[in-house]
Amino acid sequence: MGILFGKFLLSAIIGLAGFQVSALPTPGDTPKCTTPTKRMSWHDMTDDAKKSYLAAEQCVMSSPATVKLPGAKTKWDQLVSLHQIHALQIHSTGTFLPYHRYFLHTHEFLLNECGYKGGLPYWDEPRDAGKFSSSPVFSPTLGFGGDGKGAKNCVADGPFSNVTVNIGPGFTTQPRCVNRKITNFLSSLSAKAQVTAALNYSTYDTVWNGIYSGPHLGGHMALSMMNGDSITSPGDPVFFLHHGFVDKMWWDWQAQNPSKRLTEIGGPNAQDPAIGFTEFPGGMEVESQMWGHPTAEMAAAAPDPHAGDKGNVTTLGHVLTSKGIIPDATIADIMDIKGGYLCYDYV
Ligand SMILES: *[C@@H]1O[C@H](CO)[C@@H](O)[C@H](O)[C@H]1NC(C)=O
Ligand SMILES: *[C@@H]1O[C@H](CO)[C@@H](O)[C@H](O)[C@H]1NC(C)=O
Ligand SMILES: *[C@@H]1O[C@H](CO)[C@@H](O)[C@H](O)[C@H]1NC(C)=O
Ligand SMILES: [Cu+2]
Repeated sequence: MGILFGKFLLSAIIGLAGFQVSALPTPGDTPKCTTPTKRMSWHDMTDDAKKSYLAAEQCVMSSPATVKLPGAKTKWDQLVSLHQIHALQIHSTGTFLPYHRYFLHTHEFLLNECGYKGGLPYWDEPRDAGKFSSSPVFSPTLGFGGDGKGAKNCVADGPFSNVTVNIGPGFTTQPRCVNRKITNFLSSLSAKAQVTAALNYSTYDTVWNGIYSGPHLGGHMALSMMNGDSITSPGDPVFFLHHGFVDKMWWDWQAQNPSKRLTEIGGPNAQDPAIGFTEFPGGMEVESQMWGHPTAEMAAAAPDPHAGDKGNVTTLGHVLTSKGIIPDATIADIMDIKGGYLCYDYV
């Protein structure tokens, strides 16, 4: 009796399990995005939302690293290291926009682990163009602290005044403060007219550089110091607000013609050594005088920039990796911010 009953239960469970398995999505299906999270400009967030975001950032910065990346001691260092090992693949290239979109998603995962529930903020920079230093982004109480002070331009107020970042500058690994030197006249490169001009291209192959060389570089230059370090700029948490805006520019362009632009990709998938970063003259060898060369450990950790592509041009199959912080994805996965793999919208 007991045995029979047990057998019946067992077959019922197996039957049920079989049913459930066949009801699961088959590989290749993506989940539907029904309620996208809202990404708002810092200006428009409630005080409570700002506080909970800043607290989650502090938590990421004080949490020990979980993934082995060169020099990374904290989860924050992991993000900076990830950017460092990718630096020569994801700037001045067609992978610039997709990799940074995936990078924001990786950051969001770490914030969620630290209890943050809202959408990622971005910085609607045209509102502060020409006067970055008076932006609410730099509030000492409800923002990221203000301009740097002292010989090293360390941020001296706000929640990140005592943070130690262990990665950088450039391809070095030296503990340092978050530093900034805001130049208001350079922040006029983020004006609405500059954004319109940056998006005034009809192909992906041209618009990525419009965004990259336009308001993207402008924002980095206006903040300077850590944010001006092409290799380890994510050390300053304002990086993620700035890149939220960069991602929004790409999305605004995609949304103008979704039937074409949700699948349109291109551009080189790694820097040409003869050119290096397009914004600096001289090519990689000359540029290495600014930030050194990747160490052997960094070079070994750097992914194959051609992974998923059949040559040196970026394709939808291109593999995006966070080295295990979140699973790898492809560019096809992240093209649509409401496609299922991603599920957010800019408001
Ligand atoms: C940073 O350290 C100083 C000196 O120890 C302290 O007064 C200040 O409250 C600290 N700030 C933060 C945000 O922890
Ligand atoms: C956009 O590009 C077109 C063609 O290249 C040019 O004629 C037009 O003036 C540009 N508009 C803006 C706002 O930059
Ligand atoms: C890409 O590959 C082609 C063919 O091998 C080559 O002619 C071209 O110079 C390469 N471009 C870059 C940017 O490396
Ligand atoms: Cu970058």
